[in-house]
Amino acid sequence: QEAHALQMERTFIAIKPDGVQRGLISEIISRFERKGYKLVAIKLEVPSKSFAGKHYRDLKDRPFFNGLCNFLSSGPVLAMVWEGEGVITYGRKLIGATDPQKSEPGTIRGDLAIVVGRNIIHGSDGPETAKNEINLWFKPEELTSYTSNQEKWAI
Ligand code: FUP
Repeated sequence: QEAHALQMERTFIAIKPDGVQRGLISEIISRFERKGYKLVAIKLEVPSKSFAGKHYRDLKDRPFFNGLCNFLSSGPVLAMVWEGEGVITYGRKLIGATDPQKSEPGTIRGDLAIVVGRNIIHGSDGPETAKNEINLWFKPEELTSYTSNQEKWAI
């Protein structure tokens, strides 16, 4: 069975306003791209505070929720959908632990961030969240479909 015939796993990845402002877009995208994952949707936009609240609704009872929503809506966010085998779990591995003080070197947060409140990137934490976040940020027609070179080498 050919890989592109399967409905491949997808995850929602966002570069937060600090990552965009610091000029880390290409650095971050290249890590996903070189790994072999496929970019299927991308847009740069400033989310409203209420939209940020929807994105982080599972954290609404946490003390940092308000500050987190202010931060996410403070500037452009690069919203993306990446596709490929194991992309939800492995994407989280590429990103590293939530607190950059605990992220391993070699991970995005480990290499490029210092504090938890400014950890430059978001990635869905499971299949259900991935589906919800993709639906929240993107309309179905914004998701593209094409065959990547990587898929030629799938087994
Ligand atoms: P993650 O899935 O790694 O982004 O982590 P969480 O969903 O637990 O947290 C979402 C965001 O809340 C983090 F990216 C940063 C922020 N946060 C804080 O500001 N303080 C905390 O103690 C924990 C999370």
